[in-house]
Amino acid sequence: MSYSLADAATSQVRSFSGRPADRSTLMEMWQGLSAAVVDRVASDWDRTNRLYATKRREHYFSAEFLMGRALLNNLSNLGLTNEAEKIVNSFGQTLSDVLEQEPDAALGNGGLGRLAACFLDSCATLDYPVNGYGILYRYGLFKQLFEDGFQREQPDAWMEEGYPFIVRREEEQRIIHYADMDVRAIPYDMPITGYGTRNVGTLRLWRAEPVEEFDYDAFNSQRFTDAIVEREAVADISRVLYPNDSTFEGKILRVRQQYFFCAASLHDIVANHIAQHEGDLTTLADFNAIQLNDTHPVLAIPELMRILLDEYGWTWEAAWDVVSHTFAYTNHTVLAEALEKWETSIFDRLFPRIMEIVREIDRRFRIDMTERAIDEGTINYMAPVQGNMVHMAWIACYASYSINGVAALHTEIIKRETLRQWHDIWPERFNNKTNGVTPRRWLRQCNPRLSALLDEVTGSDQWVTDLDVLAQFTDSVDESVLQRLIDIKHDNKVDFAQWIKNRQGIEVNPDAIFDVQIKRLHEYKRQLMNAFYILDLYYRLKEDPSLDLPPRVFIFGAKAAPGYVRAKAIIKLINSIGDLVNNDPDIDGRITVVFVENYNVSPAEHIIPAADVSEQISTAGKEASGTSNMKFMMNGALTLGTLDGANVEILDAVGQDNAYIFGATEDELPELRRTYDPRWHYENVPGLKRVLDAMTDGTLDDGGTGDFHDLRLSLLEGSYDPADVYYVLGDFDAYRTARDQMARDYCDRQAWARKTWVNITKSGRFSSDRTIRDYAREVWKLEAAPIDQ
Ligand code: CJB
Repeated sequence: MSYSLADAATSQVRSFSGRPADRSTLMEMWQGLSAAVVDRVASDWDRTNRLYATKRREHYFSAEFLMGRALLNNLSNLGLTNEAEKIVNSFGQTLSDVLEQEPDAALGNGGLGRLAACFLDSCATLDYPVNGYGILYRYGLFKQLFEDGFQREQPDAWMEEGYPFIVRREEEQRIIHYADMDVRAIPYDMPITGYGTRNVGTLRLWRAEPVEEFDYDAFNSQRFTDAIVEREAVADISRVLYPNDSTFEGKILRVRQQYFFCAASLHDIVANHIAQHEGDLTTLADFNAIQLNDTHPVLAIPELMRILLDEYGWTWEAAWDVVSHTFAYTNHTVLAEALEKWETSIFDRLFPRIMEIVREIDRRFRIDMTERAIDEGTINYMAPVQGNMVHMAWIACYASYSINGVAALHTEIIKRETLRQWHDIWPERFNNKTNGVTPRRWLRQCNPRLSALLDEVTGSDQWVTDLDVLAQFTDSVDESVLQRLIDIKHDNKVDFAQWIKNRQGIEVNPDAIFDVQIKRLHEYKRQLMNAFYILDLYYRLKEDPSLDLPPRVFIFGAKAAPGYVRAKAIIKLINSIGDLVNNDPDIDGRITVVFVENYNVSPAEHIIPAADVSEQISTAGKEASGTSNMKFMMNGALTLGTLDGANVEILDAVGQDNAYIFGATEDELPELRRTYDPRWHYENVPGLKRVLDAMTDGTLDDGGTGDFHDLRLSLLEGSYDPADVYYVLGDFDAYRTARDQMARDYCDRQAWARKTWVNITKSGRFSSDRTIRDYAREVWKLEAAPIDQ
């Protein structure tokens, strides 16, 4: 490196601000420093790209990448944090203020999108030739505001002020054809640095632009508005991320988006392969694997068929042979409402040739199944085209050489139920890949105090890239380390208290138990059950103020899909409970409810290091994995959870004494549901009636919407669904018992610290490095390719 980060940053800041660096704004400092970081990695990035082009590689296709902030992550990976701090200080600013300028790149909804981001981090760190392909949404996930406790949405124009971490590659643009328009796909590349390596991976995000320069003839004629409308219709394609999580919404623009990024990415892959392998596409699957992150990118399957059939004149059999050795599919949910099914008329209208190919896949599928002596009912159920609907998951299962779930229990459920028919025929395609999270962002970077302690206890920073090493230290620490853990958690809580005070004006007590549920708002995740516990606790304290209970801070963070009425009602309910509890002088700060507004990746980085308790309380069988549970564990919070998703494996890793598990299990639920009477629980479980009645007797105010009434009714009577589908009242008693016990146990601070230490040191198998190694070895068949041998 011929010049220092200080020199690069100084000149970048000057060019962004047009004045000396010591007169720049915080935002200009962020811009300049970020540009200097990109400058710093540019040569290695180019070397990595050139090396990977020659290797067997994997392409991670995902409609969502929830990247969060980039600057600190890159500084931390490159070991430049201290240097950056000094540079910024020399201009009279602090690094933490500068970092807070950065918008979150929120190009995802929740777990699925964040998983993709953690995977890119691990692939870069482990030198795997992997790149991400997605969409450069102009508007990321909406910003959430609370107005009288109701969620309101605002657009998130996240890169309007410029974003130095992406580079436009005009020269690598592709043209995408739809029946009604042609579109330019322009790639924007984001460098993905790893920890302790010079390799730099790539996330390529496509942006839609008009093919023609502005049509001035039309502009100057009566076709003025047509010309504008056409251009806008093209730009619409990459304009906005759909804000639904785990729910399918059959919007035409959405399927356009899906085709857009699949087609552009495949053109890229095919062109690169041709350039590298003397035009021989027969080896495409030998050098390329494509992981489909859920069904959103499944149109890549018929599109690759189209390319081989129409652009290269292959036979169907030859094309199918390559296609069916290229794709691997990850399923992320068993919820029926999430299954993507598109009307054939939409496909016909947007891309008739793709529809024709899907029909041919369907025709051949039916023949194939008949030859396997599969009965007609089953064939009709499994067929890619049923009546006027195209089933994306069924196409994925038929064409993919690998199908995986995201936690052990989830994979068992898809084998047994969701995808049973496919598993019966192709059991060898099925495999489990338990999710993981990157210990760089979720420990090294967000929790510097704990990170320093781990360096000290283990004697090096090796744990950052090999989290399993921590397990050697589970039993070997003395009381002084446990005391340090207690102090660190306390200091992190003080930081959180300061942060939330600045952000929302709420005071919290850092000596309280911090009990946290952060995730999308969904009925199956049961934030409602959590809220009921708080309200019940409130009444218990009112009834008997002498109750000897440690102070508690209950923290929520959650966005509801804008059209998900019940989820929005639950947000309002939690905020109303917060108003009641936080302002009651009798309670006097013994319980505080904090609903973190606009929850996102960067708020999570402030919340997780301060947490004592991690709420993972979904109805058993419904949460495919969960990943916040893993982040909490790494940061020394204990899981309070049902036997669901990755909780099962967390329990296995830490043992019964170090997690709090309660409630009906997945295999018990069908039987329990048969005789389930939520009204009985309402009448008989102590406390429940009082809590449910508070929803409608005027104690809690829903602003006259009737939302709380509907919510209560959904539990007691049901409407279009049976009553209490998610078994909130059924599990309430067990939940309360476990949660009360947890609060009592917390009071033995040393014993609690020991439990947190077990959680931290046993979190190795929840590092996304482990997950990615498993994918690389078992699914992608990849070798690491370091640029520096
Ligand atoms: N998930 O975030 C989403 N969106 C969906 O549409 C479907 C599933 C989540 O994916 C995560 C990553 O695999 C899982 O941990 C989580 O359980 C699941 O709900």
